[in-house]
Amino acid sequence: MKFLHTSDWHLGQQLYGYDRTEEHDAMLRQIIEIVKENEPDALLISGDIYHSTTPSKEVQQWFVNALMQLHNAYAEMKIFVTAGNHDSQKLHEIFKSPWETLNIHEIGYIDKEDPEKNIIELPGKGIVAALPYCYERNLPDDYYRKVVEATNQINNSQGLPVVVMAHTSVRGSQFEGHDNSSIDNIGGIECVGLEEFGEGYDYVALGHIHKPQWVHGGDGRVRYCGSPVAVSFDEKFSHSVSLVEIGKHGEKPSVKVIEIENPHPLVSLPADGTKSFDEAIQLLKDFPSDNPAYIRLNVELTDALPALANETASKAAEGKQCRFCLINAVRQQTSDNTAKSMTIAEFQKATPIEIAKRYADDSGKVFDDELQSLFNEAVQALNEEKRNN
Ligand SMILES: [Mn+2]
Repeated sequence: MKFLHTSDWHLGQQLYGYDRTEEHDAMLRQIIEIVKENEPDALLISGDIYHSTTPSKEVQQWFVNALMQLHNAYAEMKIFVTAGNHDSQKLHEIFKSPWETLNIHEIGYIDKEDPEKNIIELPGKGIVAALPYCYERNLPDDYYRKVVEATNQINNSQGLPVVVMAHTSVRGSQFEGHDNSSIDNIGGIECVGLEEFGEGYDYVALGHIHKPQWVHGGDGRVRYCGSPVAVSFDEKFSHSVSLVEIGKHGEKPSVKVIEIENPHPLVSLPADGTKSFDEAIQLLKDFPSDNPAYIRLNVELTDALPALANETASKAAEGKQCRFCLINAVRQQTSDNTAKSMTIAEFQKATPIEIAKRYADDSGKVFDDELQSLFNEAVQALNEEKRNN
């Protein structure tokens, strides 16, 4: 079985107010070429199709046209689309039936009662369990293991490769580029251990984490393909899709990573670390005028940013093709940084509990363990409420 593994397209994302359709057009053209050249049995898009649960009509139409073009590029190819945590699950179920007549499987929900409902066989080629994102607390006990068991029952003695699509955080993954992440929660999803997938799969096609990688401990069978187009400036790695081939059940997959080029790369000035405001402005002035990159300035602050800092930066970018986005102000660490003001970037990066602790410190209150767990409970309840709406 040969398939193309991709995820996290985040269609409809505006990057600091800039429309990204041109970049997604370029991505689609490249993926269509890859499909024509390699004629894979399947194309797996493992969640986060859209950037928001309410994509505009234009963005939805873009995706419908994209699916048609991908189908026409190689009509024998089955296309699997699953919903991610950024997607509306319902939205990915509406046109399920007509899409199926075109070999396209759009899947918004997991079937909690019957794991087999999420399993689709490619006769003589392989078996795909297409699992969209499911809020951790609503996921049935032992769900992933049960699905893998069900695939093996279907497989019986056929010896077909078993592929599981999932949109989740797997413990031990590198989460560079995802803010507010820890070993237990990456990008807002609680981590699952690899052991929860049980045994008997040949490849787990993951979505959610934007950095392409093999998951540690997965024996070269569990992979995040990463986002094909950078979603944030912190994704300082190359972006790609993964072309996977598996001979038969039990055989090791072979993977070819195919880079996707973005006509508007995301560039930080300086690329690593920070510079003073004046030095960063100079880097922007020296930036090649014909490079249509998005620009972020990484500025180290000892005091406040100068007045009209953004205007100064926009002016430095005038007459150039680049798109100035923001000044990422990082405050120099001092020994006494309580009761100091935070920059907006620092505020945005901080977790709710960090802000609460800071508030307690500044106002001379004791934020003890009991208060912390109460606070965490309140945040969790709020998050749950948000998801249910
Ligand atoms: Mn994503």
